[in-house]
Amino acid sequence: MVATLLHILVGFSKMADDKRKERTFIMVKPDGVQRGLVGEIMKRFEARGYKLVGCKMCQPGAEHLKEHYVDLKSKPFFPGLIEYMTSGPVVAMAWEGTDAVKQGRKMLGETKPLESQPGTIRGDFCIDVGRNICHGSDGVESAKKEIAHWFKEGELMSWTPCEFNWVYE
Ligand code: D4T
Repeated sequence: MVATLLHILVGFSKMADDKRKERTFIMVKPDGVQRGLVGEIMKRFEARGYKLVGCKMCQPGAEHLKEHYVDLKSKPFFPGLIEYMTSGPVVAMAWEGTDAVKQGRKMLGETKPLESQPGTIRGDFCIDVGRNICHGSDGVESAKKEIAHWFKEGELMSWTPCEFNWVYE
């Protein structure tokens, strides 16, 4: 009986632990970098309690961006999107924590900044959809794919922030 209870408790604790390891891919786009908003965007994820596990500034070529946005390749705005995304450096990040993907999207706001609530990143800092300063994965599976597309294995860190037990109960 005690052993069964212990087994169940260990199971719950592992589930909570796994949830806390959800990762999302967040990118500050070229306009966000040019406008000096990298720190502001990172600050919001840090302050929320999410853990930075990967971060690099880079300027990949069109092929890399075409692969990233492959689902949109038939859209009329695709060529303009690739031109904009390759126009300058971006900051690619992987953030980890409970519900990171969904909460990350909420923190970014709507794709169209004019539909974004004030208090979200896009609602506070941008206007046009083609200059919406940041990207966030739209699902757990796409987050895995995007993180693998942007980071090599050794570029992702596994670490425990000292605040961990003050963020999670
Ligand atoms: P990203 O991927 O940049 O976070 O955007 P979303 O996930 O929020 O939205 P999306 O994939 O539909 O759009 C990708 C990218 O294309 C630009 N875009 C989008 C555009 O220039 N014109 C448009 O009409 C749309 C819908 C902006 C984001």
